Amino acid sequence: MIEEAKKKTFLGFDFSTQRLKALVIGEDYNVLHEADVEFDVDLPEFRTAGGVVRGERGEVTAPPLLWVKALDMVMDRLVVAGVDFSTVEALSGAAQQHGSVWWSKDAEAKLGSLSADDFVHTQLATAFVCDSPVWMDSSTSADCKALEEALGGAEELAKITGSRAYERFTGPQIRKVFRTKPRVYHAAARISLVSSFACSLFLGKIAPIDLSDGSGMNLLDIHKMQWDERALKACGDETLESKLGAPVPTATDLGAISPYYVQRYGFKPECRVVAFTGDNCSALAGLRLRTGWVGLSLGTSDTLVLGLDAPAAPLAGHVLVGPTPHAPYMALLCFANGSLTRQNHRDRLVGPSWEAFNELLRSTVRGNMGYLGVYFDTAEIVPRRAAGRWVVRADGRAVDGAAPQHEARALLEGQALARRAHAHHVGLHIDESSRLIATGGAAVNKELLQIFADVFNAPVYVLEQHGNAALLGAAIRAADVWSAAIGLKLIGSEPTVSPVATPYPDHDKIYTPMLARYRELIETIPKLD
Ligand code: XUL
Repeated sequence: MIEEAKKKTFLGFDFSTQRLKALVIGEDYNVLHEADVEFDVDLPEFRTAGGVVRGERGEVTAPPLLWVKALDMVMDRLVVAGVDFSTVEALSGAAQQHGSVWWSKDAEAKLGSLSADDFVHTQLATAFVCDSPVWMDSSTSADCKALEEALGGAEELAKITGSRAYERFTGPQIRKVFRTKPRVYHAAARISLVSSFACSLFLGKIAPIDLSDGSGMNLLDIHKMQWDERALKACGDETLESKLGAPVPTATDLGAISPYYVQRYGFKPECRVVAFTGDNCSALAGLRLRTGWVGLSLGTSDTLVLGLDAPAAPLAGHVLVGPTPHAPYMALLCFANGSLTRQNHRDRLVGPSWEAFNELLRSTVRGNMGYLGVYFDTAEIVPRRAAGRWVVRADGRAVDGAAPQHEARALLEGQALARRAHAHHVGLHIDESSRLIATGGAAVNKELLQIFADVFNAPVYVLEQHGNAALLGAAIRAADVWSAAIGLKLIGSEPTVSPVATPYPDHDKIYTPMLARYRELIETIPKLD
């Protein structure tokens, strides 16, 4: 009997803060299957709230065994969803950034000898020496200060690692463990990021950290693409380098899948495992961003990812090594005031209706007759500024009570101008090839997207395949790396989307002066250090 030609599929995972998601795509990159495990609901025995455990003084951790058990569950759910694992050519993953996983001395041997008769979590029960500090942890201010001082200041650290020191970054987190829990530090044979930890579960050995997620540690020299010795020394001892292992480019095929998955789930033995990376890095791949393109995730906070040709040294935001060959570097900017702030002011101005809010927007002109606003309901990260509300008229004079329609437009134009101004700081250059790809809840609001198109002077697209760009990006990276290795072009590899908003011809006349006014206004707002 002639065996029917099997379809090729690619598997992606997203180990995010609150859930583990998995997705299978075909050669056309369309989604075939999905499964998901919600930590609080499906694994209540770990007693997490929002996937984490909060301690005193800003400590936030998660038990790594929770993620392992979630993987066992999600694999079973994929089986129930009808996934034929023998068609999976390659897999990869995304994970929340910055979190660290501390492996015990015998963990790697355990990973390499998993019995297919049991779940992974029962076999790795003693593989971790402590709970994992995650990106929400803010308990390392003293360590950030010490790291910056050791390298000659915040600016110097940003020049080398792409970011000044941040509490959630892994270097300061490691330093805190080294300083306050030396026994844990010494008991750990290896330290992984959540992404490389998750990858290790599939690889059957400890996977290397990838350069893109590795850029979120304050330890990597993003120019030389290797650990910075001084930063390592400031955060640990002479064993830190070997605990971390050498980082690898994100688009790396790390080898074949562990026999555990072949025996237990029917994967083919040659299924490739491609390095896992951070969720924001993976989103860049999911949005198919090229140099000069902007990915805009409009969520509770707004996140902007940007493909760059060369690194910059921002004092606000982060520059990372790029996760795909299409963007050698990337910038990541997290704006604390995103959808929640938009929603607060919508409620205040018109009540809970976006339609009514958009009606207000339509009743004023683009440029808002000179009214310009900065609305920070919560302290802003980019730029680092105190909470407050500032609205000025065309002549620069502050106004107290502008009309609702002027406030509505001032809020959204102010946000779009901020995104553009700070993207420019980290190296965005707009030209005719530039485009914005929007995702997240607010990406359905055409009025908002039109404002972004005009302010950025670039057409706005929306990701149609899937709402979760990081998850989709994981499967796409698996497919891209696999197909590049064998020299095959897959039919889904070129995105086919059309713009939902394009800039009006007078965008420049209106928004270039407003951009200058935004920059002046932001200088008058109290800075945070
Ligand atoms: C990025 C960051 C978050 C996490 C969330 O710097 O801390 O976006 O990656 O998963």
